Amino acid sequence: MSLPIRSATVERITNETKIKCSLSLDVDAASAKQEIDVQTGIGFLDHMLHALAKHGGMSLSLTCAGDLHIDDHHTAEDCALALGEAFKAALGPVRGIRRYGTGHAPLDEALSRAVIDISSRPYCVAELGLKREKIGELSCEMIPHVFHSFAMAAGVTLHVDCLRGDNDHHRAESAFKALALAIREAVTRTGRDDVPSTKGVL
Ligand SMILES: [Mn+2]
Repeated sequence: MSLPIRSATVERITNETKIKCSLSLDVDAASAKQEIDVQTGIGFLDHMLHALAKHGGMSLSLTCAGDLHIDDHHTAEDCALALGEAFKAALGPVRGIRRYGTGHAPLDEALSRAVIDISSRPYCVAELGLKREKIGELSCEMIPHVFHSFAMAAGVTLHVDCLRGDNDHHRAESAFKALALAIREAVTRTGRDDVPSTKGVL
């Protein structure tokens, strides 16, 4: 018996951004093929979210029309919130999954570690040690904020650390790839229909 594909679509519309985000967690299933299309208007953010979906084993369609004439802040934040909302909706009740996930991803000289707990306890610590003002059109200060916004909306505890690396593009990309691997592990179905908590509820 094949389990249903876990997917969700959210639309998030404010005066600052208009976003549509469709996410599927189950492209590893034989019936589903991986499709990724990310168009936020910020090239480097597209690159990071594409990597997150690709290595997380997810299909992702995300389009954003944001107020980039002001700056990148609302667009980057709101895309991360929409992605988090879609993740939470796709997952549904936290049952029958591993819950915890850890990922390490290198990119040349850079190495990052991400640890996720799908806990319904939103919290984020992201220490990336980025030195540049921006990478492409994405402000470096927004990169930890993207992880934070995702964690708040998804209802997960997230720790992301870049452990080493000289190149900020590599440091950031390895962090997103580490998160991808952590997510992939945490959402893995265990084959049991239980709540992975001693409390009995998450
Ligand atoms: Mn790259």
